[in-house]
Amino acid sequence: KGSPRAHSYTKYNTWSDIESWMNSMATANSDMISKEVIGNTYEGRPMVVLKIGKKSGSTKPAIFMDCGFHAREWISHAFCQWFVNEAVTAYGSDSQMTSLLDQMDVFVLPVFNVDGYVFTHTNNRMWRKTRSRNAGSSCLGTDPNRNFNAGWCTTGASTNPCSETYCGTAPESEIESKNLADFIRKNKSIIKAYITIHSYSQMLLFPYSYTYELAADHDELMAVAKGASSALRSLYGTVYTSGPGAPTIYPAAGGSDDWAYDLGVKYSYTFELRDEGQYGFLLPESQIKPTCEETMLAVKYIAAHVQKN
Ligand code: ING
Ligand code: ZN
Repeated sequence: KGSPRAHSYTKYNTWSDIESWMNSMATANSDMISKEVIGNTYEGRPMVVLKIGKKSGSTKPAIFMDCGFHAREWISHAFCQWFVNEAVTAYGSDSQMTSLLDQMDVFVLPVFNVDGYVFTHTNNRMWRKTRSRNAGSSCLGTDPNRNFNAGWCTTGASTNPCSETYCGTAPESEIESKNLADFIRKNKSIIKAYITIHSYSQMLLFPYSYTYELAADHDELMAVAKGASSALRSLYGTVYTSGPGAPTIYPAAGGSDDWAYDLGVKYSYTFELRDEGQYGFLLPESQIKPTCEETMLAVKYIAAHVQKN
């Protein structure tokens, strides 16, 4: 039970370490975790989803969570690893986690933008985008959080391949975006919540970011976000701002949370983890544990709401 002895949840692990860890976790917890490759990245690395939950004869409703959309947001990758370990460890002792994983499955994609993450370890710690070639430009990569079919490239995104917010040539022009969107479309009838983990800013965002119009479920999404933020704050006093993306952080089209919401996944949230800019993307490893502990409370709060609705 648990994780391979060598794996550290309080360090920023390399892709190679995360890959071995996913294999060991699935093998060591075969009653709770199954592994699925949802496709390969541009450079040919696997996009691995871990399905966590008590195995059941019937189809269970599910929550989908991804980490590592943006390569440099390393605390995001760390959180998905923390979550998976906490889920299997707390199952059977924590009543909420036990009930959640008895009734629902949680799909976790620990690293979405694998090529970008590898590049932040080997070449440029501040890389954000994917690593795909762009026709007619020497600049590489598309912003995957501008590449979904939700007001695509209409605001807060760029048509310049050299920009950090390049939206790509079309919605899902990036293979990583297409693989994720295909998986969610395929499992649309069971996926009740979509959670995507970014950093930094300490915000809990929900649709919309591509428009200032309020989502049809605005009041409920806001109430759940506020509840989750106050659960998070209860541990170490970390203050989060809750709200729709456009007025709360900035208008930005093509995000995965807006796309999932318009597809019909009502509980669609983007986390912006610690901090508020002191360290920014370079959050010290000493903050991994407190950040993950407090974020668990928020994710569990959302999960509990989804479970009873
Ligand atoms: N922030 C997000 C970004 O992609 C966001 C904010 C959320 C935009 C949801 C669109 C939709 O810019 C970071 N830090 O990446
Ligand atoms: Zn991000």
